[in-house]
Amino acid sequence: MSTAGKVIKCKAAVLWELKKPFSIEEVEVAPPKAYEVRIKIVATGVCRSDDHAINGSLVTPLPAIIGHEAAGIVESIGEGVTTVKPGDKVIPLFVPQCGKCSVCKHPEGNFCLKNNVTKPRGTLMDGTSRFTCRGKPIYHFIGTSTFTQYTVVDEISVAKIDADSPLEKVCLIGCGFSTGYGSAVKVAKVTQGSTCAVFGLGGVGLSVIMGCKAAGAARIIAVDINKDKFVKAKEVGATECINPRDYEKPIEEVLKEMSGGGVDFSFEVIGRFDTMMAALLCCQEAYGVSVIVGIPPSAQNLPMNPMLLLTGRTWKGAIFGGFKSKDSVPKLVADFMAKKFPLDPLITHVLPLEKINEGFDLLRSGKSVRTVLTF
Ligand code: PAD
Ligand code: ZN
Ligand code: ZN
Repeated sequence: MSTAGKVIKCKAAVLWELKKPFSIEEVEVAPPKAYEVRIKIVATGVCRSDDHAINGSLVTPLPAIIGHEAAGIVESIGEGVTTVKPGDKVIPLFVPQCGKCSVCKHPEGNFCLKNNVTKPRGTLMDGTSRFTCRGKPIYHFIGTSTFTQYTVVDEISVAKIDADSPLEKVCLIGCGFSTGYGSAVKVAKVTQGSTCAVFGLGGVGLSVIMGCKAAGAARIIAVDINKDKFVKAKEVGATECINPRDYEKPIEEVLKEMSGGGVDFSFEVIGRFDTMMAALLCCQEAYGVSVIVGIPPSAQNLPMNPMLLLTGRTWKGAIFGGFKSKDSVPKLVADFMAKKFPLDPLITHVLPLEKINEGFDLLRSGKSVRTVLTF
């Protein structure tokens, strides 16, 4: 029996309060309104940005259904939807692509003005929620909300992908992989034969390494305080791995010495001010490019000496690897299907949605790269 047009009752992990575990609840998911899409989620990754929402460093209204790195199948569509239809395999997009704003029209910009990331409203574009639990409205999260069997997103926040794609893998293209890979190939524009330094070897950092490798970097120096991350880093392309705790001097000095004066490209993929500075300082002062990928603590400033840039360095950052989401996600999935890059090395754990709290414990203890939750 078709569920289209009806409220769906299903299981979801609800975050009622900051810094508390999720509780698995029965929620009601209203049908999609005009220009909205209801999706049956098949797999969703556990990303550090979700943890930032749990601990409050990414401020979003609660109670909410969070999660943003997923893949699923369209269950039904609202009036006026033309880019996806029921049965299509899709990836929700936490950075939308409206196609109409000045950013979408710019050849390089990807942070669509319709985004809900910097100041999450906790609703769909019409300002309301489609989720209810125990009679209370539940907020959405950055236009995606994927820790649920069914979600509703705006049409500008969903991309149709290859019908043959394995959803339990390509879900990572919804965030971690694309963010890291794009930061190297699209944002930094890593060059052939260059030397790169990557700070932080989680799912996103490892994807940066894959991007540096694909761009032809000669040396990729991986930096992490957890040496257990080094095996994976080497597997995906790091040429050297270093632990800042093994050195007396600051890590930027170590990297400058290793690279004969500074690396060509550096990436901060942790979300800390000290490592953002170290990444900036370790890149060559006249031509080095440093990219911020990690999400910094909210509402705080990082003091810096402008001389560091006056000498010629470039300091930049991007959300979602600089990719225009609706255009790029189907292409990235096609590239994965054509075996241009692997996703398996990033997936260390697969758990049912009910074990979501365990998935976050694995992330916090540094034991996982990516946990994929299944339904
Ligand atoms: P993760 O927690 O899996 O990986 C972070 C890694 O950093 C871990 O391996 C840590 O051991 C390591 N680390 C922690 N502190 C230090 C330190 N002082 N020095 C060196 N290494 C350290 O996270 P992730 O890979 O899921 O995400 C990384 C960051 O990227 C995080 O801040 C996340 O919020 C952000 C992110 N940004 C975007 C974007 O669009 N810009 C998208 C997705 C994730
Ligand atoms: Zn736009
Ligand atoms: Zn993410």
